[in-house]
Amino acid sequence: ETAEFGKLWGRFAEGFMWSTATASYQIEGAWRADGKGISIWDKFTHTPGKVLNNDNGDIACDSYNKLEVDIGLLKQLKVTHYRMSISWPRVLPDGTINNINEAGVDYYHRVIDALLAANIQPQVTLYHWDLPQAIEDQGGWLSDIVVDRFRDYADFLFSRFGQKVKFWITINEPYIIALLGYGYGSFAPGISHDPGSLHYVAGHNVIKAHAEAWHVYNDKYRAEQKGRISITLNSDWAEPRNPYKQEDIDAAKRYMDFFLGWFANPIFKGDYNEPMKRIIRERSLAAGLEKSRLPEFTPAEIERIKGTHDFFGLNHYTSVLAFSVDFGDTQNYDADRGVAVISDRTWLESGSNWLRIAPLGFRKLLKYIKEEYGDPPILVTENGVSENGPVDLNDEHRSFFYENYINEALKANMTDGANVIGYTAWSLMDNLEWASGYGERFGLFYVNHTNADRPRTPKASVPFYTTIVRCNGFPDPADGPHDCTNSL
Ligand code: GBH
Repeated sequence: ETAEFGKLWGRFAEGFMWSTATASYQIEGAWRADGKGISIWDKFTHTPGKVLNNDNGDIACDSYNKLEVDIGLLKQLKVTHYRMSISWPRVLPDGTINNINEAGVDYYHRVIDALLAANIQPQVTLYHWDLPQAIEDQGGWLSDIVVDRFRDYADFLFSRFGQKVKFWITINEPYIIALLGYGYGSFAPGISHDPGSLHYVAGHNVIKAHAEAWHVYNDKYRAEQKGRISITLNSDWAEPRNPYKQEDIDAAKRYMDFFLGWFANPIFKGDYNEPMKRIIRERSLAAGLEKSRLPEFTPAEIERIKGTHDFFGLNHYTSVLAFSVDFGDTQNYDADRGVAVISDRTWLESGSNWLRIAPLGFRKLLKYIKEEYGDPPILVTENGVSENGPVDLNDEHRSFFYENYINEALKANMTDGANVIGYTAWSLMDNLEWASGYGERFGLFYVNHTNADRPRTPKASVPFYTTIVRCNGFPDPADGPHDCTNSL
């Protein structure tokens, strides 16, 4: 099997979805334009010290005012799909349907219409982290009020855009929302707490909100609109630091259970996984708490949440080497998981310290999802790499990354039988990399954020990715002449 290492020649199935992604707060700017409400990220970035260099999304890539330019970039890439998100406070400034901002609704109609006119299908995320501040003021993801508000918001979007949008993603990365927003506090709304239980509460409400949105679509819109809807989960792939040591093998499994499994289990299998339930309960009680810090779903809730997916949305970037660590009786997520990680020194670095290039982990993760979660159709909703420091448009590391990661996805598909239905490059253009500001650049297109016009310039990876898209993978050069040969 030559493809085990080196390159597998072959194409994805016909109809494979080739996409690239952005998120509203990271690109739109226009933070106060035309009646938009404030989001938790507006507040967070305006709080000194929260974001590197105190960067913010006030203008970002100014995509709110650059619709035609951005559509041109997508055409240049020849993608069949575009993954974008809608800013909840831009359409519902106070988070409720009592107050609709029609100017914001019009903006998204213009974006979606322009995509369709270019024969690019929108894949729309309802929530990519920019919660209306008005909802945060009522407890945000810590209060179950948000579940009703999110259901209403979703219902509103399906009613207004569902004739045009056939791919919906309810929520982007519940893991990050819960853990960074309400556990570590490094992302908006910046809440941390001791003993650490709030990230589990936030995650609990995110799961419920997702399920309600899925049911609204399923009950009220699916028959007529005929789209697909699911959630996007992010996960690293974990290998044991020492593959011959049982303790490390167990640590790698625990890493997966506490990362992907935290959210995939309730949605794809029903309820939290047993290791999380047992470990968090035992550690909570041992510390003298009255009950587990992990909330429980009622049997009715378990049934309502289970099966709320039409595909498995996956964001993946990197792999880690896991080993077991005893954190004593500290009551937080890391101590519950009892795992620390390092990276392999042979994995190339990127512009983000958390991201090392490890393509094989992508294949293993896709195979793991197939085996663990019932062989779902897998839509890769993000995958990509960054650089930082001086601008260099000759981004060979990105072409290297895409060639190798996409080829591992092809192996997962052709060799392992994982049902990969689409691939999405993060990101269309350099944008606000959340708490890391504009310093970490994930774009296929470079954006000069010091120029008032925010000009976009293609990096060398643009024609490279376009060739893969146009050729639907990597057709074998031996199968006759074609112009699918990419060189680094
Ligand atoms: C995705 O998150 C997001 O969906 C997307 O918006 C984002 O731009 C992209 O990835 C690239 O990061 O700075 O050490 O505290 C992926 C998960 C969450 C991983 C934040 C890095 C910061 C780690 N990312 N995390 S650190």
